[in-house]
Amino acid sequence: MENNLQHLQEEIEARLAAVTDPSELEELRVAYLGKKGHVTALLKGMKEMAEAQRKAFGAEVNQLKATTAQLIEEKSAALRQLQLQKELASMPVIDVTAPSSLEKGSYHPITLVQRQCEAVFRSMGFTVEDYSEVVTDYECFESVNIPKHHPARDMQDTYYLENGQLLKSQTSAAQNAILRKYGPALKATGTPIKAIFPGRCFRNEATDACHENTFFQMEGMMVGKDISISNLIYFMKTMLSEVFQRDIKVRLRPGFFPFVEPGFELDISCLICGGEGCPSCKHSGWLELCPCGMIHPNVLREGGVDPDEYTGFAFGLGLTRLAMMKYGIKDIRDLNSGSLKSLSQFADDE
Ligand code: FA5
Repeated sequence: MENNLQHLQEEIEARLAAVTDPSELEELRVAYLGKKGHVTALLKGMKEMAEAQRKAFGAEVNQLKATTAQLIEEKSAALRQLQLQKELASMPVIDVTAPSSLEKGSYHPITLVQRQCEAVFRSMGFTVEDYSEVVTDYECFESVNIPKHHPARDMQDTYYLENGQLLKSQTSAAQNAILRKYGPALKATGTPIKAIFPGRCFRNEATDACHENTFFQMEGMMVGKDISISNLIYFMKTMLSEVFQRDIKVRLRPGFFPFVEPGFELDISCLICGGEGCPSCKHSGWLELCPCGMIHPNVLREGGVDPDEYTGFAFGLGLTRLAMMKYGIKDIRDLNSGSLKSLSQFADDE
């Protein structure tokens, strides 16, 4: 009897050694271990045996069954490994150190200028926040003191989704969220809120050399105890001199925005025409770059910050216009043109 099992074991091993693919292996498994397989048949046949013989034989057949199952599992792993090696060998070899035949890409001028601004503000302790492009009417307008039907809405028509949401017309849409995010720390520890949030903005308006329907702004906010206009002017001047690496002529004039009081327009002398007047600055010699002001008490209150205890400033820098001034780009529409001929000129800046 023992010899028969020994013989069967050798037969299984020999057949296993000849198996070259998973389907053959499965056939072999069924032939020996399946319901009607050889090994299963041996176990079934034990019913006819005498008690003492059945015990010893049963133990041996079970041993054979376990060994066969293990050998099949090992063969299966070996076949998988072989298959993997074949697939790897048939793949094209990529030399990651070989010089590329493709032209080197470059950062978009707006990305370059955004990164420069972020670095300057980070060095002054500001966090850089990200915000959605699709927002609610509340985020874009109501939370920043522009109620429904307020005439200030006329200055910023945008694109509306069927569900009532809109493409944000100003980065000020994130002000409320920032106040709610950092307000608790301000109250608990007195740590001032210092955040910038760059983002794409959309306006449904006619385009010209200095207006696009899709452009970038970078909002900034600082809120804490005794924050004043002097702080605002300091941060604006530092940012401009770092970005331009030279003195820039700026002017501050009163401006109205429902979310600041008092509000200002910060203009820079047009660097395209040197202040003489050109289409890029609507022939005024000055370019509106960064409206700003002290945050209106209603906005602070809506964001959960007590305006009797804290004050703050906010600004909305026109990043796209900053890129135009920095790189001498005469027409804002070139920036969204996708023309690599124009845009790749700034590749070496980073
Ligand atoms: C605003 O959007 C205010 N949210 C800015 C603000 C923030 C004021 C915080 C006070 C406190 P305004 O609509 O002026 O303001 O836009 C701000 C800047 O974005 C402009 O000075 C300009 O540089 C840029 N900008 C506005 N419209 C366009 C446009 N169509 N194309 C290109 N740049 C634009």
